[in-house]
Amino acid sequence: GHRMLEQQLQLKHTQLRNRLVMGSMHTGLEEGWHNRKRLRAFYEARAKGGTAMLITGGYSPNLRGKLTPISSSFNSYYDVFKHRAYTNAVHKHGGKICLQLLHAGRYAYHPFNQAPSAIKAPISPYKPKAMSLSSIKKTIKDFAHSAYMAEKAGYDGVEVMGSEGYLINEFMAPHTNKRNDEFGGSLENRMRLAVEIVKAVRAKVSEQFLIIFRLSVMDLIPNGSTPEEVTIQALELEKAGVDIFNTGIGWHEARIPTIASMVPPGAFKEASKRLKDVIKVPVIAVNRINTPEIANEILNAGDADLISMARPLLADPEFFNKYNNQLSKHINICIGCNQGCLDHVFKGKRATCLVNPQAAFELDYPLEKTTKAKKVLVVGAGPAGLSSSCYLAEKGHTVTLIDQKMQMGGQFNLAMQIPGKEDFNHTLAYYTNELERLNVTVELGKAYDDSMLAHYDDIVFATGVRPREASIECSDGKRVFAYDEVIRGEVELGKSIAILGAGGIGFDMVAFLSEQKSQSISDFKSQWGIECEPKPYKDDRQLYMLKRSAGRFGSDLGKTTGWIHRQVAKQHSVKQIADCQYHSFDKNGLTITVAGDKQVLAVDTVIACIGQVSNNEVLAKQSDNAKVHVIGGAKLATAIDAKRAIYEALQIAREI
Ligand code: FMN
Repeated sequence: GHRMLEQQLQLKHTQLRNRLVMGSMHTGLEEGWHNRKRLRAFYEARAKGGTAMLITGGYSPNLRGKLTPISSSFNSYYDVFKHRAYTNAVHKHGGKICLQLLHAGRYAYHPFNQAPSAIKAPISPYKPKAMSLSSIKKTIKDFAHSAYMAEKAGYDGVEVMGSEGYLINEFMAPHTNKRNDEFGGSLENRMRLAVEIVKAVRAKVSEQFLIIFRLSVMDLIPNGSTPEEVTIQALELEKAGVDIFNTGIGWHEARIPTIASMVPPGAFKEASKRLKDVIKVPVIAVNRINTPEIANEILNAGDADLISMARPLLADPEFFNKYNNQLSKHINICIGCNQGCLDHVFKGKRATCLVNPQAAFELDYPLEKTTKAKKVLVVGAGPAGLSSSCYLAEKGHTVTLIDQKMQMGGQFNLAMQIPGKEDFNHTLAYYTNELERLNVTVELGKAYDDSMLAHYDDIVFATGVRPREASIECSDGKRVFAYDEVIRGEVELGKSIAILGAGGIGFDMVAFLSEQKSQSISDFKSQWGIECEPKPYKDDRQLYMLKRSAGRFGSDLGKTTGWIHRQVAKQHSVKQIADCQYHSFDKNGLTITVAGDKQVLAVDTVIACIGQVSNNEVLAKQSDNAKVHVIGGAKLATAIDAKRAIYEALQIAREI
């Protein structure tokens, strides 16, 4: 198809240099004076990387709309002064920047929250107060005032957050709006708040100041707006003065994945198309658009005029420039894992990125060119070894990477076989291309031996992990399989399978054994019942998940994705047994003790997903050698994941 991402877009008096918009992301750097230089550096890197327009994280127009008591608002001259640093930095690099105004409504995590009606959200412990008419009028004024101040701060526009189940969206949907005054009941009344806000903003800002409205096209909750209603909302809002529509998908309380890695790339392009079909102003497409190919496909099909990428610009701030310089194969692609970004934000930690630990840490973890080039050997070409080789070479060192296997990738090769984790393919391809660009010498099929020590200034051991073996007595020719041999397809599986361990790998095994790889958009929608009835499953295998600890399954999975893994297990009728001891495995099944009661579970296959051990045998002798460094799973197998592996790779490269 055509390359459209680089085309300019003229918007009234504002020209966007291309079609790439950075979607709104609250990073955790917004609060407090002390982080302002970090946030400036974060925005500056994305503007410098060619992005046409950035949208900030959500700022509340007033006190009650703050997401948490310590969250940021935007309405004072102090804010104007602080934010000029951001707008100047972006403008210096030819980019545009808009401030997002977000009133959290009933999702606000404090006791002073407000909503159209006093109905508690399932995801906040605080029951909101129903807004009085005067409070609604005041809120409309507050939005307008914030927009007015945003223009003073040098912003090119504001984005009014009207989706994801926040205040404005709560007014739109009958689910949360039970009012019987002029702000509730009929569609016209329910959308009055949104329309009044846009009109009030328009009246307070100059003509060239942009108003983006993020409209919820699919609420994905019962009693949300219907597609017909959304159409009317869009038309009315356009009349009220909206310059650009951004697409919103799903309320936060919806139990349907909308951005996680199992969402097929481009899954919601149809939602943007729906807007585009009825309005004249430009439309932004969102969610899981992570490659230039998908972006161009959406633009070419006329499904949207602009592409929003949020997490993909955490993964690679230079996304646009690389694409534009025909270097797309060197883009570090977002895998949709949420492990570094949203999971952090939910824990009150700064957002960053699994594949790019420098994201939002630009000033904390710079990688400066070395003045003393060294010869460095990296042992092991898994996530830690690949990334450390690239960082070391980027720094100016001469790097050799060896692996005893004939194939690079280590655990990446397992991860990408899990349905919903196919995007790890991109990560491995990225590192492979980077190694070549950075002239790293790669020697596969080569094991480490101590004679190599003398030839290098520094050695980084990134030898990774192997599965922990289960100590279960086996007879009748039975054997407990390790998860890696199952994923590699090396063993034959039966019809009734016990999975030992309920950590991330245990749940990945459930997906591996029951889900489809590279699911199509329509299969994804029918699995989750997106605007249709969910498809029931008929599995021909019965899966059991067993764990030794008591309590809920999957409680230590990531906050933003754990519920999806638990839901998938439910969809496939996986039976879960906690507080369980494993004893022996024979032709009758697996003998276990559950809460003191000994029994035989009639399974024909047992797979151990019970953690990992470090591959550190070669290291024992070198533990006090100053030129030897150990990172990743080889250093500590407990809870190793790609996030820690790549983070440690960056830190070791900064040190050497
Ligand atoms: N969307 C908003 O409208 N306002 C926000 O403040 C906001 N904060 C976010 C913070 C993080 C760390 C992330 C990852 C997303 C946030 N989002 C927010 C949602 C993004 O704008 C976007 O819709 C979502 O990440 C999916 O798009 P992507 O696949 O391009 O990342």
